[in-house]
Amino acid sequence: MTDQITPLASRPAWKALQQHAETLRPQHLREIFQADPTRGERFTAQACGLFLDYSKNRITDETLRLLIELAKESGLRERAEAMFTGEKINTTENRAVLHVALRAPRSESILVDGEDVVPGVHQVLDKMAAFAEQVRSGAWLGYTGKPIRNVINIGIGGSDLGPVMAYEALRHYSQRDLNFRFVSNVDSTDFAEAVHELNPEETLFLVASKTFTTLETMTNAHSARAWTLGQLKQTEAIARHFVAISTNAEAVSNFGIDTANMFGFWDWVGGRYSMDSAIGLSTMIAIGPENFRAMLDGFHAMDVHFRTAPLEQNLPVLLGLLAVWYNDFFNAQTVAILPYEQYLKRFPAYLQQLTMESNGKHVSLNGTPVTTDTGPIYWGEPGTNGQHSFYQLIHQGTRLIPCDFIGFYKSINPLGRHHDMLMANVFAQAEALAFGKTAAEVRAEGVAEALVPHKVFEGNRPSNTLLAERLTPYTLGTLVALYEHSVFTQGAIWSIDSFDQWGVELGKVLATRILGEIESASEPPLAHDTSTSNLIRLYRSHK
Ligand code: G6Q
Repeated sequence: MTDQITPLASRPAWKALQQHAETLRPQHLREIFQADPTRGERFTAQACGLFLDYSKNRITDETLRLLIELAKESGLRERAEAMFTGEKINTTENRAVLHVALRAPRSESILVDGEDVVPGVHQVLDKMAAFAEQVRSGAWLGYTGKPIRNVINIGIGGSDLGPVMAYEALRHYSQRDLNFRFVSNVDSTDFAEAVHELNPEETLFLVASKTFTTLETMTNAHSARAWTLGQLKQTEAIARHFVAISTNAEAVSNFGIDTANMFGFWDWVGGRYSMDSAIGLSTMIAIGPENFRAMLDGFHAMDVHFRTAPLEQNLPVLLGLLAVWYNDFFNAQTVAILPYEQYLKRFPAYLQQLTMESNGKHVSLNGTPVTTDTGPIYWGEPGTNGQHSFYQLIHQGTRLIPCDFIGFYKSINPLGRHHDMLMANVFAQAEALAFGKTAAEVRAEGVAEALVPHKVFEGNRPSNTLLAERLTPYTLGTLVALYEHSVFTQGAIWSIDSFDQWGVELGKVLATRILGEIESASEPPLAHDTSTSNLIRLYRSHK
């Protein structure tokens, strides 16, 4: 598959898009809207309970046609089929990419190396459900016979960001007499604060690590072990207070966790694509197995949509193509994710890993340098807070920042006029960004001439608006899968491997070496550059 890549610049649609972008760049969204009175209704799509308005983008029917053409020329469909059917599309790690199997119904079968992986997925889900019910009901007792009141997930990266995001997003559905905390950073403050004022007798640690070798997670897990044994003394207590989520049974057992209390997953689940695997155990304990299954149903509905809906109406494909459009033809370097839903406060952070670890790549699948920019920077904050902070730059700064607004028709916590105000802000921001305010309009308000330039809003700043009924476990599943497949779409256009992450390796190796130098009893010979060596010496002299 990698041998057949046509370089982007040689794809006819790419060339056509380059020319087309020249004609479109000078056009303002005001004109584009004036020229097409039906645009606001036409440039919309819906699926799985999500409504997407993408009309406020700097595109025309022709842009869309060419972008879809590009998707076809890039083999998007074929590549998606290869993913869904278990081909090893993560070529640099020789792995299948099957997060879609994590939410496949029992009746489906997906083969990897001739073996159907779906029964195994459901076996683990059933085991998680049984365990989650025990913890939730108070039947799972700590070593001294007390029920569990605190659940602490120890993990980092993909073994943390998804669980934290999902817990925060679905907190409304969570069992409120259980406390959930998440420890990820090797900074001891993270652990110290997580266990602050907790009683080890009532605390359960979920050690979430695919490899069970990750420095941060293992360090925190050992500190958690020591904290627990500090009070409970007996090593047999570990079995009641620690469970593992991992693919590495041997390391789990070496740590002292009974492998009967281990929840497995597989090498075809990438860390940042794993929140719906056993890595989501904290989510399941929080919201219960039924809600967790509803979340999986949401994921699956979006998988089916992505796989089968025509490209023109395909939500993830549209979002992905628009990201490519601005990234490569408008030199936009970032995408802002702006959820107008407080429960989604960790969603931008979650998406940062999903998008940037996946598509921050400098070579294409066959190892040749990419010829265009790849993965944009994703960032954001929940509305309306961002409006009182960084929106200034989006409205009047010199950079083009495409925005994704996410809102809901109904609030989970209705209170007076709050929700109407919140949603009025979503629509107002998208409107202001697109259409702005001209100098003539500012003058007409009687503004002093000297201030006019300062009060002009150029507009022509693109955004998508995503709306759904209410944030539920199902909706969250659809939203996450939407972005997963948008990332996939972008990666397919750029012909990169969206599923490896070699870029995180170098720092890890250097840190191991430097740790030895920092901890060495005698002055170590330092063969780094002069800056690094000097910093290490300085730290050694102060620590
Ligand atoms: C995600 C990455 C990375 C990974 C963490 C944790 O796609 O692979 O963020 O999730 O490094 O790894 P472990 O789960 O193996 O501890």
